[in-house]
Order: sequence, then C-alpha cells, then structure tokens
Amino acid sequence: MGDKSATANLRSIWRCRDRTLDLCRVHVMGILNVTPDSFSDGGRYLDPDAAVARAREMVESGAEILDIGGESTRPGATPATVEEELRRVLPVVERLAASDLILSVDTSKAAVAKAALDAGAQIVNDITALRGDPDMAPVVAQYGAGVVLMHMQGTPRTMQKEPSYADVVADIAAFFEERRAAAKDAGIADDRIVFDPGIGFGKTVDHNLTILKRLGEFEALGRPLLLGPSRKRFIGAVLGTDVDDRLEGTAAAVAAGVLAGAAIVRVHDVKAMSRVARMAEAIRRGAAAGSPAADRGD
Ligand code: HH2
Repeated sequence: MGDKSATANLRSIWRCRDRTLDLCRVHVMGILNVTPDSFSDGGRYLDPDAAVARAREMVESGAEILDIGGESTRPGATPATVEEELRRVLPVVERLAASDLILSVDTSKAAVAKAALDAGAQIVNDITALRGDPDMAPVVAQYGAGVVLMHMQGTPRTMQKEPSYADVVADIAAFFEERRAAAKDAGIADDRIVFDPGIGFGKTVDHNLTILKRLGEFEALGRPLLLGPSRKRFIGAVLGTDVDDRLEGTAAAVAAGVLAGAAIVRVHDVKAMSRVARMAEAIRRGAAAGSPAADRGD
C-alpha cells in the first residue's frame, strides 16, 4: 500500500524548469488568448494591459497556471507569423513573469517558446506534440521546461474534415507513446511531460464524448492528463447553445474529466470551473481535504 501510493505520487509530479507541481491535486489552467480571432475570447485581451488584468483576475479566481497563446487554433484560423506571435505574447509573459505565477506558452513555434522561456515561462503547451517545428523538442529539452503533448489528427486547417479512428482512445494512447519516445530521444525526461487528448482537434462530437467517457483508460500511461473542453463546439452540439452560453456544458465536462482522473483542466471560466473541479475532486477522493465543515454533516 505504501509503495503503491509512493509510485502514484511520483507519477503525479510535473517538473517544469525550477518548479515542481504536485498533480495529485487538480490544477486549473486559465486560458489567456492574446489573439484577435480565438473562438470564444478573440480580441478581448490583445492589449497587454487588458491581458495582465485578466491574468490577475484568473489567479484570484483560482488559476494556478496561466496558458498564454498568440495564435488561434480554431478550424480555419489564419496562422500568425513568428514576429506577430512574439509581438502578442512576449510583453504579457514579461510582465507576468515578475510575479510568482506558473506560466505556460501555447505555441507550436520553437522561436516563440524559446523567447517565452527566456522571459520566464515554465511550460510549453504544444498542440502539435513537438511535431510542428523540428527545433521545438531541443528547446524544451535545453530549458528543462514542462511540456504538454496534445493529440491532434491533421492540422487546424484540415482537422475537422472527416476525422476517423479505429478506436479513438486506443489510437490516442498509441500516439502518446510514440510522442513520449520522440521526446525521450530529444532528451526530455518523462517527468516533464503531461498528455492531453486534444478535445476538438480532429474529432467528431462523438469522439470527444467517448474520450471523456473513457478518459480513465489513459491512466495506464502513468503520466498526468490535461483536459481542454472549455466552451468547445461539442458542447454546443449536445446542448444547442452558442459559444457564449456553454458554462454548464463545460462544467459537466470538467466534472466528468476530474472524476475520471484529469489532473489539469484548461478553462476560460476560471472561478466557476475551479469550484467544479474542487467539488469533483472531493467526490473522487471521497474526502473534503482541509474543509472545516468536513465532519459537521452540513
Ligand atoms: N485547446 C485550444 C488551444 N490550445 N491546448 C491544449 N493543450 N489543449 C486544448 O484543448 C487546447 C489547447 C483551443 O481553445 P482556445 O485557446 O480557447 O481557442 P483558440 O485556439 O481559438 O485560441
């Protein structure tokens, strides 16, 4: 029993440069899109002052990691040049790095990742799982950064054109193992890696729902999972709601994800989803750790 939980603890450690995150506890990653065209919040935080204010608000609401992105990945989005992405992302990373926050940069470009790491970021969130830029894996290895390896079938331009799988969960698990081996070859240690099944990236509505239903199967990989269902189209497909009306659907997906073992949830609505995640986590544990009301029964 002691050995088993020691192993579980080790598997839940995520080393991100000089920081060590204990992912035995669920962490909320707040989304900060510094873009003109992101699918739900495009244009709102292009101004660095607005972005920094939003970052502070998310941290006060319970975000422990901030994911800063300068290029929309929504289907059909126009790609940003390196210069444009740097111009959007860097001022925000520089200003936030002065505080004690854990910063992730959502990019597939090695030059953007490197500049953000130089400015003080700890994590590279790469939706291509190190396949988009041959220089990305060496940069992550060199800095000892934490890395999110996300699954995507196709590219943002093509991914929603008839995605197909033999078995969506088994195919994604095989992809994770392949990318883990590639990361290892590049000198990236296993304890730097978190996997993400990539909700909405080359998946039909049913693929996304199946991933959520069977998320627990990824536990066999022995690395923490990140889940990004926030406000996505599959929720609109189930509930018939627009992008600005998907809070409850996101909550259901976050709760299901946490109950099935997700360690990090990437969300826009940080205050509400922090509560949902904490509640789901307490149910998962069957214990309200640290709550003064724990034994009162009220
Ligand atoms: N989803 C989006 C972007 N980056 N990264 C990870 N690891 N997982 C995700 O599910 C994920 C991601 C898309 O959401 P958003 O950032 O809100 O939109 P956009 O790409 O349009 O900026």
